[in-house]
Amino acid sequence: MKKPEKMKKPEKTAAASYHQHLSLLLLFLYCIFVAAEKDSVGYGYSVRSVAVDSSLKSLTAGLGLIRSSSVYGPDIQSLNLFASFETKDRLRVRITDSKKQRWEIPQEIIPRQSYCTHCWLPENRLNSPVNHQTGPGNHFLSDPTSDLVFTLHTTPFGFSVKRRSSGDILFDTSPETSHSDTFLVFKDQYIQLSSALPIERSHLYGIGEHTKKSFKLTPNDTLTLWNADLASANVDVNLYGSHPFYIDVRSPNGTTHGVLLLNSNGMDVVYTGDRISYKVTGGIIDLYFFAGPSPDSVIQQYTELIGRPAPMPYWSFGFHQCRYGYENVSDLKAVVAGYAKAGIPLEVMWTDIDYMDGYKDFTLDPINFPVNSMQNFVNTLHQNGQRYVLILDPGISVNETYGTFIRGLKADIFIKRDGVPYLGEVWPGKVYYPDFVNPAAETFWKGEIQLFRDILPMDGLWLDMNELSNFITSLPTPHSTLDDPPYKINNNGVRRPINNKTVPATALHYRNLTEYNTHNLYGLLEAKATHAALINVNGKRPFILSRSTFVGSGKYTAHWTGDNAATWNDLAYSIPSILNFGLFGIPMVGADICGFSGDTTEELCRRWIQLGAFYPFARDHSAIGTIRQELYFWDTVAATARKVLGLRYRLLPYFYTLMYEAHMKGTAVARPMFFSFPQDVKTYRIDTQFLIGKGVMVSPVLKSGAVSVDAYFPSGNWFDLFNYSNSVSLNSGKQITLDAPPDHINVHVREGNILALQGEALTTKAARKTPFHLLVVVSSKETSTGEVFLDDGEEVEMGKEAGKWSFVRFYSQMIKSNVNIRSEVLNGDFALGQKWIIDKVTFIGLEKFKRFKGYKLKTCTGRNLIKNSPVIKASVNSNAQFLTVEISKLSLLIG
Ligand code: MIG
Repeated sequence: MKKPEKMKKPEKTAAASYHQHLSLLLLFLYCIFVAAEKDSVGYGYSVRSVAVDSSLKSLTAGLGLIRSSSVYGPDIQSLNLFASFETKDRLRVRITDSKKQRWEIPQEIIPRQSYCTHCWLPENRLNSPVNHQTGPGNHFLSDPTSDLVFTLHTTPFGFSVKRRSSGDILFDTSPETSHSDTFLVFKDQYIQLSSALPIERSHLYGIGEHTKKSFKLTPNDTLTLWNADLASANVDVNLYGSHPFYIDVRSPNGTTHGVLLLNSNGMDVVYTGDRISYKVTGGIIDLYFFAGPSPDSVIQQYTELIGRPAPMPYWSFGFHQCRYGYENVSDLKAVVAGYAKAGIPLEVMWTDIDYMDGYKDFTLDPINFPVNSMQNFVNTLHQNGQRYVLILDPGISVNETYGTFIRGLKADIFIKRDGVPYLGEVWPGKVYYPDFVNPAAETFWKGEIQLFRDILPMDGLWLDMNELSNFITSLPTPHSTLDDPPYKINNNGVRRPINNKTVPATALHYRNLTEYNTHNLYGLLEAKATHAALINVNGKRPFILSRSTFVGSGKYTAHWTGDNAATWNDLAYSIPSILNFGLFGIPMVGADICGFSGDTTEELCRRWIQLGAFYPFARDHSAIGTIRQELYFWDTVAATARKVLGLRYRLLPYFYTLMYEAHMKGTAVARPMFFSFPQDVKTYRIDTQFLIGKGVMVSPVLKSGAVSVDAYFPSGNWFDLFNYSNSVSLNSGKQITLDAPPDHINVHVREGNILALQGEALTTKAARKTPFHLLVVVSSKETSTGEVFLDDGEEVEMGKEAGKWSFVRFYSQMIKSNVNIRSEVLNGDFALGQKWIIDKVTFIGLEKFKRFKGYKLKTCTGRNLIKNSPVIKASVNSNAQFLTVEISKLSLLIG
């Protein structure tokens, strides 16, 4: 309200108008007051004290509740905020009860680097020699080395995060007085925090796991996070995993930051375009801001905190075949033989729950999958350089004659409710669930895996149903606010009770942790235990595929997108799903090729293997009762499979090197287009195409009947990897229509890249014995680069122990009419020991000169294995814009 003396009008008029205004205003306030009383979930907080400790790069503030509200339980009166620069690229903002320790994800479950252990007690901070500041106004926390600036607004409380270099406000929780949803609310079981976003310039990606029609988040969407066994064929509902992380790409220049809310409780994330609001059912506010500024660097910074992706064994990049409903060992053998006969690569054969005896983990069906035949089957696979992976479900059958059950009971490792193991129901009937929070459960699990591996030497494990999935919904404990919390998240898209078909929230884990708080962590914990077990019993790099995931799961496991359906929509939606897991630090991801539920068709399966051949994880999988969809089932699918998997296998060193990069830096294998072209705003909406690494672009057909594809090409020269003389050359990005006949998928490589390829083969083992071929995509604008990481492919550690790996980087430049290529080798000994050679170098993208006479080899130095004279062949395709020059019969040692 303005004071009357400040008005410029004469006294008398002013007084009159003041009274008039005042009564109107009172009426107005009264209306708001009534409305607010009815609807408001909170009135926010104000800042009571602030302390900035510049040497520790941190700020502590005490917040006091402005006024209580009645919805969702009592408000917490005083809060503590702690903001700190944990690294120059990472700002943490933590808000919690100042008096009482609340649930938060323990360090043992997700180890965080430079975690502040005492910061929940404001006293600790206030006792240290700090520069006290109180009173109204803003308080800043900035670190000269960081591009992020934190600002605290005092009355009402709010904070913002700004990018120093551009002044861009990245996150701003200052409440809008007219909008109760924008206030900070902090209750025992309801926390609300909301940030404004510049709607025109902010492009959000992430917050999973959901099947979405588009990769870029669309406004007016509620994204619920509560792990649930719901088929991924359902769009827009909470699925198997929870990842409260997003990246925000700001147009026009593509500057990107990331935001993580590290919280395991069920939540709704409401995105309206102009705001993002978190409505969380417990825990604390623990926000991390990652400065970027490139999309790629955000993921590097994110995985630096949550853990880098686990290295995957080389063989896991081969093609996998699975089905729910394989009938017996002969069925399995016939599938393996079918692939061999059709000449289609098959690396890994899988068995689903069919192999078990009564669906009990660690048992074999004595009739259809008897021990001896299964052993023979797996041994034969191994002799042929192939692998075997099997499924495990967490539920342990309650059965007094079942060894695993007896040992589990004895070790006392099951989740409990009301003092006894909680009784759920899954495939085997009644089950108890191991409590992976309990270290003893890890020991138990390891023991069971060990015992079973002694019988059947599996190469990897597939973890299903770990949301946790339960076929029954137990009755809630009467009056329990855990089983029936005041705020209902949008579970299953219809605000279904959180206990629906899972372990009830009142169930207890080790140290009395509640299922309510730890529910979303189950898949992570199971993967962690399984990872440790496999290293222990196998001594090799583990391969684990988990359906349920959480922040940090990438450290242990690969992921598939669950139960999609054999439809064209599901084919298309697989791209956003896969790209999301790249953001979440789980780069080894794929969708069930040809579709899981429902009958696929020849055409759909053909298009699906064309796309699936370029998923980081490539597995054909189908549901019981559907028609068979092994790739040899139809001739046209088989033919296209040979072609596209042929290219995948040639690209294996590229995929594997991307895995190495992912493990070292966190970067994704399959990436959105804007990762390489953040300044091209047209790439922000693209989710029908994607990149592998920085320079290979996949543009699949996603529609029935289509024989062409509309694809967006960012500027530059692009070359078809199946036929180098098909090229697209652009000064600026453009939508192009490409031919896509039934047997073809468009895969292009951009200028500036060097790909180290190997030969096609039916197994990765055989492919690794073929010589290398360097494909150099020459550029007149930039140095072309490429790299290759080489190790034995299944060493537990990747790239750690000297002598066990080599890394080679290639550079190529075009200077006038000369083209050169050179390599830099790190730890060459390993590759030299393997005698890997480069037998061919192909330069593509050379400009055609008017009086072109050919190229000649000027010098070639390096260690030649055999003295051959290299053969140079220049081919000029008359209708092509570029030349291709091939040097063959080389035998240069790559090391
Ligand atoms: O209740 O094991 O997502 O891949 O084939 C279904 C049978 C259990 C769900 C998995 C699917 C698997 C199926 N499983």
